[in-house]
Amino acid sequence: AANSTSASYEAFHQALKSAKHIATLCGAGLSAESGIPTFRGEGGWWRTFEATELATPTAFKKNPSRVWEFYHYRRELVLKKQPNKAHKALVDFEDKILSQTPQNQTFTVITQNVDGLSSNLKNFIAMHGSLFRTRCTKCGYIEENRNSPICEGLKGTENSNFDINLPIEKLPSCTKCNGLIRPDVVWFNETLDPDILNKIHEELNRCDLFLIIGTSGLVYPAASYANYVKSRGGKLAIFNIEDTGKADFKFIGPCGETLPRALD
Ligand code: BJW
Repeated sequence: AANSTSASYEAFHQALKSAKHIATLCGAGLSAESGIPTFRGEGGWWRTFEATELATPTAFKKNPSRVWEFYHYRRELVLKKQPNKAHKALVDFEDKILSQTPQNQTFTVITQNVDGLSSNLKNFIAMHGSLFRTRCTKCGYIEENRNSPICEGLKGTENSNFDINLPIEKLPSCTKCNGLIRPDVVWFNETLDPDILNKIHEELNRCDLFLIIGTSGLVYPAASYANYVKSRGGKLAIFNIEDTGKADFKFIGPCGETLPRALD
């Protein structure tokens, strides 16, 4: 694309060298090239529902079976997918930063993604939780859960029509108290974990180069981070297939192509 010339890569390489505290904000676009659908735009629908309509506490209260069908479908899909070139570029860059002597730069990946495809990084913050963690709605118990299927009732529903309407007893249940469990993700109108928010704020308060990768920038609080870093004098770099806003560096194109080159 016109604004991703070799000159802009060169200028970005200079900015990477002189930055002290580099951070990223990643979104669904980072995993798009692994074959995982994004939330908005083309493919951002789950059959007849907008994905974001199902990621709410109200939807879960009203129809836990439908919401579990959605999350079961996504868990099964993600279990078959691999990190792509953009995920790998982040890991390679982290390795590079960590192998420097003296260690005079930091690199932190903040991601909104719940797919775990960045979990081989050493320093990352998954601000919206994980598809592979569950939380009990009754006793609050949280645990890792990569079972496939997560329960018998949901087995084979990945390709069925929506609305299988399972009764609560057939939905995933707590290993401690048998209560109804839910995915340990952050839905709309829910607050983020305060410890995670603190960590993010610490990071944003020192960040001098912020990479915004594959996110539409529509969902708060993440949507406010770029302006915050900018207001403190930090530089912004956008990696997206669309032009999503103002930045010092813009790499328009699939991040599986732009990110490895930019971080090389
Ligand atoms: C590529 C690519 C390729 C494609 N290469 N790029 C202030 C103002 C107004 C509203 C609010 C506000 N503060 C809070 C709110 C309410 C709400 C909110 O933000 N609403 C907005 C819609 C306006 N926020 C909340 O409720 C948050 N809670 C909160 O703030 O609590 C306090 C509070 C509560 C109530 C009122 C006020 C304060 C919680 C938000 C939680 C979001 N949860 C979800 C679901 C997570 C679980 C799950 O996955 O199921 O998180 S929603 C969904 O959106 C998911 C994502 O992480 C998130 C962001 O989406 P993302 O990643 O940007 O994906 P897309 O699809 O939008 O974009 C993909 C991008 O990739 C596009 O740009 C493509 O072009 C690009 N792309 N292929 C590069 N190959």
